[in-house]
Amino acid sequence: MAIIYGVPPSPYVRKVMLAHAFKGVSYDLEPTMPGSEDPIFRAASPLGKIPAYRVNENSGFSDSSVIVAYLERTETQTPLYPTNAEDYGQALWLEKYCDTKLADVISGLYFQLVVGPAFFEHTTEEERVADLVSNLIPEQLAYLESTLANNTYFVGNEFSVADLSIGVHMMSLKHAKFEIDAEKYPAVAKFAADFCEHPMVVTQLAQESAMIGN
Ligand SMILES: N[C@@H](CCC(=O)N[C@@H](CS)C(=O)NCC(=O)O)C(=O)O
Repeated sequence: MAIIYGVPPSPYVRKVMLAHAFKGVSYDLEPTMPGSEDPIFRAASPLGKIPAYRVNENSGFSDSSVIVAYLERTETQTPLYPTNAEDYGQALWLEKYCDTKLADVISGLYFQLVVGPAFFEHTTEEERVADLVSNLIPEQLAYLESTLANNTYFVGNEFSVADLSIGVHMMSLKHAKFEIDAEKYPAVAKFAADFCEHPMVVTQLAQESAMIGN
């Protein structure tokens, strides 16, 4: 059975765990913090980032996007990537956006309010929080709102890796008790609420909350 190295409250680890749950694939979780010097982990994750993944004695690699792409090849029954080329490109773009700009702002807030204090003895920087809450996150919510428009899902109106990638950040906002303004961003607010109420996500959130202590 494959091994996921990481801890569930990491947005990238939760993304990989949920991809497995979505596809009905079992895995073992090896609790691992970023920067761990464990040699088996470092062989799969030379940069020390989580998640890392080991599929057998000879093969291990890291990065949530890589792991989910691998899983798509090994478990084809429940696809996470659109087959249409344009939709495929758009889904990959949104996954990349989630790993870059959206992560900068949402993981920024999540670190300040939740993960930093819980795991890294971090003292919350109130000015940074105010900027994230009032300016930086709303700018990205506006982009997501215009992208989702009147649809339920972000690409081709079918659940894909784009929704998974965005959804895991919505989970961080929930942990951080950030309320999405449903008047300004009605589609995103509904998407986030529906995602976080999915039974697989409810289970994941409960597991994380037990670790975070919220
Ligand atoms: N692009 C990577 C990002 C992984 C990542 O940044 N993980 C964080 C934890 S949430 C980490 O390991 N940070 C430690 C570091 O950057 O050195 C992915 O999608 O897996």
